[in-house]
Amino acid sequence: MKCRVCGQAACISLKSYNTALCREDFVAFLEKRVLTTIQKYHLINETDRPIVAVSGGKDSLSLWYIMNKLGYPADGIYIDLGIEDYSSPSLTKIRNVADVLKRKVYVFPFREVFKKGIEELARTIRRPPCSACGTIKRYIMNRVCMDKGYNTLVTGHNLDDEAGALFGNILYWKDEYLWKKNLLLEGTEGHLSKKVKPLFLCSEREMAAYAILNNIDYIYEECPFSKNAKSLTYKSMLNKLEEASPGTKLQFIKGYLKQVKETERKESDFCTFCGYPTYGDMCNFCRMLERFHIDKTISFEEYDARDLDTQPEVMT
Ligand code: Q46
Ligand code: ZN
Repeated sequence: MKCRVCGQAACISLKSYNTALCREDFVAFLEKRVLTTIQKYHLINETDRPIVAVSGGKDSLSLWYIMNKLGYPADGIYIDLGIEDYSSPSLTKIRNVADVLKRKVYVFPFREVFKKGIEELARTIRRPPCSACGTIKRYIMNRVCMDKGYNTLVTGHNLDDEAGALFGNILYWKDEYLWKKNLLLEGTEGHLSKKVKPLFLCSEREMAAYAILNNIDYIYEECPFSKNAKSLTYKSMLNKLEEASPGTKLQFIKGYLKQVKETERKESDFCTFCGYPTYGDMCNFCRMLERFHIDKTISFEEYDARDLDTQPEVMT
């Protein structure tokens, strides 16, 4: 198998593009794909201050690395859920990448604030852990943006994530969620940050290969609560389709991008305590804090990178 660009030995075959590439050309191909996505869909402008939501996994860490390499300097934000054998190794890997990139990471110490883990909290408020976690993560990430002066939250959702979610939403015709799957969600000045997904057209396999080829040390384990997620079933069904007909996922998502028209956000009020968009007077997060008698002044731990010699080259 030879690299289609240089003719040297290829290290990865990309069936959906009917091609194979060597290490160097694959890295350049993937970075270009991210850059083109950012530029074509106007995800990040020159005046924006982006911050990447990092989990310690291959997608978010590689994205963080690529953005800084492409000349979009970005700090990171991590929600430390305090999950045994998962959260703290993830944080270690995030700090290692922060050191290489010389960027800052904001850490929200969930257990310290709520005095309980996500499972116990979810039980108390009678919601599934992932639903409670989703509300908290969305809120905290937005809060960091608002409090620390970032206006663009960048997430590492990849092609497989998006195709799986879209598949599920179409299957049950959850049309109220369909617009949320777009790769750019506009914000509201002073209340809500813009959200963008530059890996929308990059597959899980490509991201894993990119991380490995760039020595980005990421956490292989998934969050233990993700095990029974329906999205995994959708992803595995799409993988079967992809195997039978390479390029299916990419076509599915590209077709969606042509169709989707962003609808108006439904929330029109703002929380009287924190300003977060909501229905009614108080947002779900502030309600949760009140219920647990937690002070509404949220603070974050800030990790400043160690001054190491290594840094990814900035593309010119
Ligand atoms: S929602 Fe659920 Fe994730 Fe939160 S509890 Fe883990 S699996 S981290 S993307
Ligand atoms: Zn609020």
